[in-house]
Parts: sequence; structure tokens; C-alpha cells
Amino acid sequence: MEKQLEELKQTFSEELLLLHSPDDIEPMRVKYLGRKGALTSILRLMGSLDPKDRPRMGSLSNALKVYMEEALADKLEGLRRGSVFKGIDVTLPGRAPSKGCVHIINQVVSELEEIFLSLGFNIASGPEVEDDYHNFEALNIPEHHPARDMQDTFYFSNDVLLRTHTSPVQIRVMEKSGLPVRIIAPGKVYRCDSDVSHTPMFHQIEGLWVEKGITFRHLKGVLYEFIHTLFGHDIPLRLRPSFFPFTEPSAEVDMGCIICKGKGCRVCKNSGWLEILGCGMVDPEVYTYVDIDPGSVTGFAFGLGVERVAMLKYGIDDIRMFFDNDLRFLRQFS
Ligand code: 2U9
Repeated sequence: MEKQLEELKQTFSEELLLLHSPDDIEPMRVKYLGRKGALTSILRLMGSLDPKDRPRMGSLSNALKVYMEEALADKLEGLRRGSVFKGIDVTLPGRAPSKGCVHIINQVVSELEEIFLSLGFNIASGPEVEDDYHNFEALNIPEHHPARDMQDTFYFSNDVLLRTHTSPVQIRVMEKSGLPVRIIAPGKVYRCDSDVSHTPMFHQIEGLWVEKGITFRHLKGVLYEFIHTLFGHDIPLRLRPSFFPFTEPSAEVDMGCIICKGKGCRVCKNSGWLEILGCGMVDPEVYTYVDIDPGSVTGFAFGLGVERVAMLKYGIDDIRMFFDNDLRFLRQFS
């Protein structure tokens, strides 16, 4: 009898799902719960059971009766609202789809691109998996230079690696398109490093302007205009001598600390200045790798970390926040 009750529950439930009109409910109730209904017929067999089994069977059949009555009542209510479709109650409150937004880093990349486009630069891109030649050798970074260290670079093999900067894009453009070149190369770069100001992947924008007659004054004019557009025209800027293997002379541009207005604070390490980008005149040696006569042209190049710009712009003190995918953080920039 227990098996019969189970089978009855199963057929009842399947049949209930197929009802489409409130008018179907009463015939179904009669079919299962009426005087000659399926459950009533099983209950009639109760008398023939062993007396010790009767209390358990009584309670099981009573539970099934309650189940059927409630299921019929629920179904009737749903059908009256005209909203039950094959067992799915579409009137249940839905999950509101949350509106997405562009990741803050991509927003900043777009903002920087816009500035350089307005200054006459074009946007170039290239592979993230690079060869040693384009990532290092053609940039005047010789074999035993510390930048090639396994600890900084993700290598797939001796020759294949994840680019550590977007400079190989500029090498590829010079190899392919010839001169003049006036491009920025935005994109992801990879270095084996992780702390509050370093992540194994981050974004760079590098730029290159090579053309007859380009001087350090062009470098200064373009980069100062870029930083002033980004952070405001009142911000003080300075050029500080530096070194990169691919530029000579090289420099870094500092801007007055936007947090303490130059008075000295934790962010600027009490110097009143924040380093914002690196730059320099392209080292003549680099031209020889791309078959350009070093005597015929000059050019300048620069590079900046997009996360660093975003951290300064929005007062974020841990770079890892950008990649933790915590929606409470990311939604602030929607
Ligand atoms: C070619 C020739 C020269 C690109 C340059 C920098 C200076 C620089 C850093 C900024 C912060 C990297 O993200 S960062 O750590 N970059 O300071 N990059 S000049 O010079 C080039 C590029 C391509 C053919």
C-alpha cells in the first residue's frame, strides 16, 4: 500500500503540471479525492491491512490527502492569476539583472587615449606573447641586463615570454610601417611581482614620436600638455634625469603631489612630488635594429603605468583592489 501511495503522488504531481485552466481543478480533485477517487479507493483497502500497519498507513495517506488539497489550491490560485506556465510561476519576484559598467582601468585607458588622439597620436597594438628580440634585444637591453631576469619576466621558453612592457609594439610598427611614427601603445604587460603597488599583470601606455626634427622640447610640450589635461593646468611639473636602456637622455616627469598640494605627505613620501611617467629621446642604437638610419631622424618615447595614474586620480592606496573583482569597489566607478 505504501508503494501505491507513492505512485499515486507521482502521477498526481505530473498531471497537475499539465493543467492550464482553473476549470481543470475540480475534475482533478474529484478524480483523486472524490468519493470514488483514486486516493479514496486506496483508503478503502485500509480495513484489509494487518492492524499493526494501519496507524502508519493512515498517517501516510492523510499526509498525501493534505498534500493534494494544498497543491490543488496553490495551482488554482496560480491559474486564476493566469500566470503559471508548465509549473513555473512567473509572478514570483525576479532577480533584477545588475547593470554592468566599464572597468575603472579601461575607463582610464580610454581617457588617456582620448588625450593622445587629440595631440595627433594614433593607437597601435601588438601581441602579449612576445619573443626575446622584440621585448629586449631590439630595445637595446643586452643579454645579461637585469631586466631580463627570470624573477621579473614570465618565460614560456628561452625565446618566448609575456611582454614586460608595450615597447615591442613600437618596434613592430617601426619595422612594418616606416617613418614618421606617432603612436601610443596601450595594453596589458606582465611582470613577476606582487605587493601594494605591483601586480603580475598591469596596464601601460607607451608612446613614440619619431620624425625628422623632433627634439626634447617636443617631448616636454607633449607630455606637459598631457599631464595638465589629465590633472589640471595648475599642477606643477618637473623633469628629473633618469636612465632607461632604450632612451638617451632619459628623464622622469614628476607632478606636485595632488594629495598634500606639495606640502609633503605619506603618498609622496614627504617629497611633495609624485613620479608620473618615464621618457627620453630614443637611443640611436634602437634605430639600427629596425633598419632606420640613426643619423636621419630623432624621436622621443615615454611610458606610464595606467594603474598608477588611476590610483593617484582616485586616491586608491592598494593596486590589488583593481583586480580583486569586489563589486562594492568596482561599482563606485560606474
Ligand atoms: C621604443 C623606444 C623607446 C618607452 C619608455 C619609459 C620611458 C618608462 C615606465 C613607466 C612606468 C614603465 O609602467 S612603468 O613601470 N616606462 O619609464 N618607457 S621611455 O621607450 C621606448 C619604447 C619603444 C622603440
